[in-house]
Amino acid sequence: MPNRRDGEAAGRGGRSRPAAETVAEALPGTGVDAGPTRARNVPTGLEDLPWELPHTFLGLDETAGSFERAAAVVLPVPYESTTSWGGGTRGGPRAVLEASRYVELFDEELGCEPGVLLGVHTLPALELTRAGAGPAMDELRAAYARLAEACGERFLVMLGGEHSISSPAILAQADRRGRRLSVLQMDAHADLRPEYEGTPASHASAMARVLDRADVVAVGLRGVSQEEVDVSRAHDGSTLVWAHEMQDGDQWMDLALEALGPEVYLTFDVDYFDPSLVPSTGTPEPGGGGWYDTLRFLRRVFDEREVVAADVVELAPAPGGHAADFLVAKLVYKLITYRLRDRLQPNLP
Ligand SMILES: [Mn+2]
Repeated sequence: MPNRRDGEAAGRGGRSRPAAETVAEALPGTGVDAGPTRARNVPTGLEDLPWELPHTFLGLDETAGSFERAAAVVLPVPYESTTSWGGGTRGGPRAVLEASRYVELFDEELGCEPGVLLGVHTLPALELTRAGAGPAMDELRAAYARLAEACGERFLVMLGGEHSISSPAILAQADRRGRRLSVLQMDAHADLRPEYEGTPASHASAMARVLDRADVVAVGLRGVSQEEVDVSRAHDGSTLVWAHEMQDGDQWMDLALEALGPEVYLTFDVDYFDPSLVPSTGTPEPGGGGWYDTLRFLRRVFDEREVVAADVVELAPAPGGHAADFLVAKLVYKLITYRLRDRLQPNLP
């Protein structure tokens, strides 16, 4: 495991390195305001003590991760109430943040450290009401709308938590834009049940609740009910891309992209991945996506469409499952870099 302090000692810039120097050096003339140079929120004169990395996304400090300069914002929503089988998604956001502190800042596709250059701000977790799934979803929709407004042009990535949190976010984004959005849903499941176990606010109904306001392109499907197929057939705006169709060539990528409109909300249920990669999820299904084919597809989506916001949900961290936590942390970093890579152009070779 890399030790950041070794990097710092060698003068190569660990992640506690003040962002001001880095940004000024790497992005001259881009108008990026790196903010104050104080590295850590500790008593003056004690900044050089061997403090641990902050428990934020990528372990970025108050400078590199300040809201003012950040191009991306991470919102933890550790909500869980309707999980159908294995639970534990409540611990997802924390596990992703912890694992992200060990993700290398250097991105080999971009040849730089986008996290430091762009700035990623980590919000405190939202703690939703326990008065029931309906009230919690209403509360999230209202909170998300205000957050999205406050974020402005910043790329907002929500970390779950169970999949039900996606629909309030999608509806808030549709409200905000005043027009029909496309949703790209990476998932083993369609989540198109009109209701599940007595509640329309269930994770199993997450996409059914947005079909009136958004077209939904679901990719990676392999655990779907007859009822959901019927719902999909009844809606022009529903596209299903089955996992077995993704095994031969990349034609599925063209199909999915063609079905997506210009503005896309990305919701990524980590059970999309094959359970050999991410076993730590509530409802694992064999035969899911791999790492590089998924990144290749996502990169095209971000290049060819405007991704307005994203969420990554349904990680249920398990003992010994830190490889899955790490994969999800790295996925979140990739989403941020793909979304904002244009802003790094002056820095690219
Ligand atoms: Mn799922």
